[in-house]
Amino acid sequence: MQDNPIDKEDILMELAELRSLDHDYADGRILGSMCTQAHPFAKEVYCKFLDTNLGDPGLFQGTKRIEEEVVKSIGKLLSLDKAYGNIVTGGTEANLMAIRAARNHARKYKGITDGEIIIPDSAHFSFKKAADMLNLKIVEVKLDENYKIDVESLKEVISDRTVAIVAIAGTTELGLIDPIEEISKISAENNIYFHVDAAFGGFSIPFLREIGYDLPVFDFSLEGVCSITVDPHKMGLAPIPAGGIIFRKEEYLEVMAVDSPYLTVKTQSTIVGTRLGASSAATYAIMKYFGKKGYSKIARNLMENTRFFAQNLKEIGYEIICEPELNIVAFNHPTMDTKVLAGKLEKLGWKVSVAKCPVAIRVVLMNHIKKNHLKELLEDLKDLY
Ligand code: 0PR
Repeated sequence: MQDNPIDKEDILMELAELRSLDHDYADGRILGSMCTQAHPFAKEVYCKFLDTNLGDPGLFQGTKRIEEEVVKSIGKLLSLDKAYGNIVTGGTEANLMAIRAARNHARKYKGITDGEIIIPDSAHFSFKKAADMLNLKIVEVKLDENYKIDVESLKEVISDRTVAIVAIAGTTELGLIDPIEEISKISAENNIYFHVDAAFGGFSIPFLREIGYDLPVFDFSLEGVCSITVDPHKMGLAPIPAGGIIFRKEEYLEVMAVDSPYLTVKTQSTIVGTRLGASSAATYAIMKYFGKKGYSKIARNLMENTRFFAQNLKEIGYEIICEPELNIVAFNHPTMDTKVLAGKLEKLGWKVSVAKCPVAIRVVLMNHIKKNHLKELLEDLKDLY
């Protein structure tokens, strides 16, 4: 740090210069992001809550109530009348809380001290972080030919050390929904904690179902589901950071509680201590602002873009990995190596993301990718064919 103060104007100029090095969602060239421009109204509300701290909720009782309301309404969206949980920094923290709850629950009620979690090959890497931090072993369950959890293989890997089973509603790479109803039954039968990672799909599947899309049930209406991750900062159009963790029962928060003697509340279950209330407030505002109808319209629009893109890709000779269930399309050229194709697209200014399982170019059709951008991309792909 320099000795003397610097003028605001100069600081702002310097920051603007650095900011200009960032890619801009508005260009429609960012193809692999699950985040997008947050809605201006959500940003406006966010700024009004920059001094709030939900780490000491007795001091911010109004903001705490906002967080509770958001958790309640996300819970309702997921068929849960009385929801428990928090608005956290993102899917990673939400998944970490779920796995911590499962581990502590199994330790307390089953005496498991060397636990394992069963996750699919398609799981987000946040579960690897969670397992590492919580000292759990990862057991990977195979996917079937449709890239979803193979239920028979799942049954085989369950053991008396299993503390949680994880399934995904909207996989990171392909946007697919695992057979959650079947897995819920298996979890309930075996009395094992079942976590659904709907970080991506949670803010679209319920709305798409409501307007008639044929998508499977993935929520708390299934008795085995113990917790769900749903991220407002992905399909919810809330500003980063906003993840959501919703628990079916309060006891899952209780098994994680540690004493916080000098605070206004005497225990704390979240991982983060001092934590901003702005994410809850912005999520509250944007959910009210859109309502179910608003979110349905967005989800439908994105699905229409997805269909348009997938259809056109096929017409110009590219191979799609699977029919999209949500707004992600993964594809390959029939002969060109995927990395080579990705490199060529990068040279043309596209910010490409390559899936690993299976290897493919993946496009997440978020709100910032408009029809005209897709047409430009298809033109470039046609030229490269
Ligand atoms: N669960 C699922 C299913 C996810 O897809 C992700 C993130 C997470 C959990 C973790 O969420 P947080 O990143 O909020 O902690 N999925 C994307 C990924 O990491 C997120 C992303 C966002 C990637 C923007 C790129 C990007 O530009 O792949």
